[in-house]
Parts: sequence; structure tokens; C-alpha cells
Amino acid sequence: MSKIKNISLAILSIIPLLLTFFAIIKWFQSPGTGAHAEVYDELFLTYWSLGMVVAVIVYGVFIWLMTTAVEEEPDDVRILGSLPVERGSAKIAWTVTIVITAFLLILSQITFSSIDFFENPELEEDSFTVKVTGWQYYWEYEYPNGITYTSAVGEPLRIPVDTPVVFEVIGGDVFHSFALPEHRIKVDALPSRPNTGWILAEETGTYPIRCYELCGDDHTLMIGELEVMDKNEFDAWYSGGGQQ
Ligand SMILES: [Cu+2]
Repeated sequence: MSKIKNISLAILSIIPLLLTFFAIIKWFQSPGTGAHAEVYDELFLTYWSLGMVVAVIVYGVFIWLMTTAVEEEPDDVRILGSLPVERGSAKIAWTVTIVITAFLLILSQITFSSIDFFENPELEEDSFTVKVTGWQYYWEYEYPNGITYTSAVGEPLRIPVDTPVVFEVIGGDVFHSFALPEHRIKVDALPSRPNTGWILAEETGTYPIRCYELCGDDHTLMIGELEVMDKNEFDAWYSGGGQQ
């Protein structure tokens, strides 16, 4: 009877794990593009795969213990004041320690190399910096040649494809957060403290810009668009002073 109870408990305990698993599947379905998305996806997949290996082993042992402890080892009865029957093995303990250490080394390596990639833009000759200012409730863009406009006029932030572009982000009034979800970057826009981020867009098209910091009543309306343009089209627009 207790075995059935243990097995049901074990199965029930797996439900939250399965729910987490399905929630994570959504990550793989959310569209990402550009150089950052590749790095993030690799980082995420590594953490997720190693995490799954640990989860499967831990749950395997957990279920094995719940279903075998009482029946197969009748001697293993807890008596107050005496040590429980030893079930461990030094070999297994060492193996687990070495495997976990190897996992942590792999995770630190990939984490630090990703941070390095995010923080050090791989600039090219035609790279440039756009100053982005967050205002309640729109984004202002300023290019090196002086072109300045805001998302409030319904115009997208224009950048060329296959060119690393840096965003220098600041808050004009309150805290905002400049986010390009599909290019996987989010830069805090704080008054008087510029932060930078960069992207390398690899596909032309339009992508959403969002504010990821609750910044007031109309925070949810603080949306814009990023237009990744063909290089020649961008050059024509840019050298024409921003005229269409
Ligand atoms: Cu905002």
C-alpha cells in the first residue's frame, strides 16, 4: 500500500517539473534574430541541457528511493539514537562531484564569453552610435550626422543590415528601459547616466521596440519600431538627411 502511495507521490512531484519544461519550450518558439539571439540561444540551450541532465538524475534517484527504500531493505528502520543504514558509495560521490565541477566549468566559460560578447561591440568601419532618449512616452533618436526624430511621429528607428550599431541610451525624465526583444537586448534608460548596448542585425525587416521599465500611466503605449534596412537604402536615407 505504501509503495503505491510513494509511486503516486513521485508521479505528482514530477508535474511541476513537466510544467516548467513546457514553459521553457516557449523560449525556443519565441522569434529571435541577429548576432545576440544566436549567442543567447546557445547560452540558454547549454544551461537548459545540463540542467535537464541533473534533473533527470535527481528525479531518477528520488523515485528509486521512494519506491525501494522500505520494501527492499527491511533493516533500514529508523531507530531513535542509531545511525541509519549506509546507502552511499564513495565512488558515486566522487563521480557526482567531478561531473558537477565539469558542468560548472562549462557554464562559467560560456557565461563569461557571452558577457564579453555583449559588452564589447565588434565594431566595423561603417558602425555608428545612435543616441536614444526615453521620454514619457516615446523614444527620441539622434544620429551622428544630426538626424533627430522621435517614435511619437510614427517613424521607425532605422539602421542598416549587417552593421554593428551601438545605442547610447539615457532617460530624459524618469527611468525607462530600451528593449529590442527580438534582437535580445534591453538597456536601462536612466536620467544622467548613459548606458550602452549594441546589435548586429542580420535580417532586414521591422521589429518591435518596447519600454521594459514601468515608467508611468502610459508605459504600455511606449512602443516603437526598429527598421533594419538594406545598406544602400539606409545610406540614401541617411545622406539625404532623413528625408524619405
Ligand atoms: Cu518608459
